Amino acid sequence: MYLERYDKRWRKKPFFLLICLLLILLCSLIWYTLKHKRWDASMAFLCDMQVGRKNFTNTNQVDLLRDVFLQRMQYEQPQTMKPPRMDVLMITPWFAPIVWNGTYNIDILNAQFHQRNAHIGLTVFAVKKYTMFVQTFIDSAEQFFMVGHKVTYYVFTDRVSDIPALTLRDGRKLVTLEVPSYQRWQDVSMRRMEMIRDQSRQKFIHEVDYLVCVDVDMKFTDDVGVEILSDVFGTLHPGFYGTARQHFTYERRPESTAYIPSDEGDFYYAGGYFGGTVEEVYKLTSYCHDAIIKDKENHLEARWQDESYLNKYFVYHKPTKILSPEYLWDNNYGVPGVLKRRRFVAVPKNHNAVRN
Ligand code: 4GW
Ligand code: MN
Repeated sequence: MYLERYDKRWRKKPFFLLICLLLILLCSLIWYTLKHKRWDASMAFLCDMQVGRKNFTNTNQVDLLRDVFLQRMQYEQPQTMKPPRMDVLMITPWFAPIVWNGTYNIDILNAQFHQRNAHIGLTVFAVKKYTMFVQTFIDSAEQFFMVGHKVTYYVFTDRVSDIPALTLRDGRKLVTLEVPSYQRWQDVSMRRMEMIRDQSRQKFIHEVDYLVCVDVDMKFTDDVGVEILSDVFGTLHPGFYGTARQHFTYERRPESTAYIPSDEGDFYYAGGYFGGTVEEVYKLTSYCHDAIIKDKENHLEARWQDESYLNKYFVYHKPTKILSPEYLWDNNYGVPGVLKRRRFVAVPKNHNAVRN
């Protein structure tokens, strides 16, 4: 009797194993699709390589394309004969948009970036006394920065224990990265390029799609959303958006790697606000750091440190989007009429207190 029952159970075992195998297969399939959902571009790239190797499998790269589409939406029709802003430049001669209030529809952009499940990294440096700016910076970012999207704050600091524990909204987290503190403030500022380059390679590329790299002595005072995102973007410096190129404070010594002749350059970009895809930010920071080191070897340092090297990069690698000074303002410049919103403003600092 016992033996018979034992026998029956044995006969069911292959069937049970098969179910298990199928379940495992299903789980890996789901995991794979979720994990690779946002990497459309790299999928196409992988495919490219297959095609390059004569495509032994039967897949064609067009078979891997994913349909990203919008739902029905109701909004005001764009007017071909009526530009939304007449008072500012909305597009560069290389067809990069310049982002001003009133020129974009955030609902369309949000729908597109949600479809792509975009994850945004916000990098900030708080070295030495600048840790005092972190709380206000993060609190204001929670209120205004990329609300509704996935965000990781990367705080680079030499004083890890000074970074306050903060409660963040859903889908958002804060990562502290310990870094050395340089004695000269010029090096604190310039070495940001090297550290962003290194972390882009080691960490950011695995964790986020876009990076936004900004100064910490700032606070968000109005919305900053996915309208700023593009392959590589820079921001118009609040002090120079109306200035003629020969008066830009570019590095003017031909010996420096940051040298820009007086008859070149489109805009004066701020050192405290740039970004793009991790890949593009890697290329930008890598270029700037190499240029900084080359100058250092020749006992040179550009006039406005990292900002000068960034401006040199953008002369010959045109940004694909440019942010208006709405995105980086200092109230010391007053509030001109073109500025409909002030989204990210400098926190007044007592120079003696924070810099000594
Ligand atoms: C002069 O003594 C200093 S200290 C100039 C910059 C300093 C500094 C800058 C610092 O001690 N610690 C630090 O973390 N930083 C980072 O570099 C911080 O993220 C800051 O926002 C960024 C650029 O420096 P900054 O904001 O003082 O530059 P400005 O005045 O041009 O916005
Ligand atoms: Mn600053």
